[in-house]
Amino acid sequence: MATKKPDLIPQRPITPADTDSDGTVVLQRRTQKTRPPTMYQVVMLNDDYTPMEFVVMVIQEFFSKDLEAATQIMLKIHLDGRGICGVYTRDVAATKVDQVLDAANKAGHPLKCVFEPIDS
Ligand code: TYC
Repeated sequence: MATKKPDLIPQRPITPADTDSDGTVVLQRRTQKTRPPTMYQVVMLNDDYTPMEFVVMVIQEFFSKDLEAATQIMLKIHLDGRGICGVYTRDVAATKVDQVLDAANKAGHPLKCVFEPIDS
């Protein structure tokens, strides 16, 4: 059976700077090669026709909010024109948008929802 290579392969020869006072070799620093994924916010948009109760129900169902939190988000959207329902990785955010638009279409409401990268 093939033996697995050790995970830590020295990137350069070990020098005295890599050792403790007693000569123990300490782990070498490496440049970070991965970064956290870009996160996306799912934004729901206001319109004049979708019933408030439907929006609250959708926010509860697809964004796992309780009645009070969902109502607050719905009211914010109603008053400001848009509001953030949740923050996710790209694929999850896209799926949430699909779910919301699908539910709205099936119910005959013009509710709109988009996802956008969080600016940081
Ligand atoms: N403005 C809608 C109304 O008065 C309610 C509403 C809230 C619609 C939020 C969409 O994303 C929305 N019935």
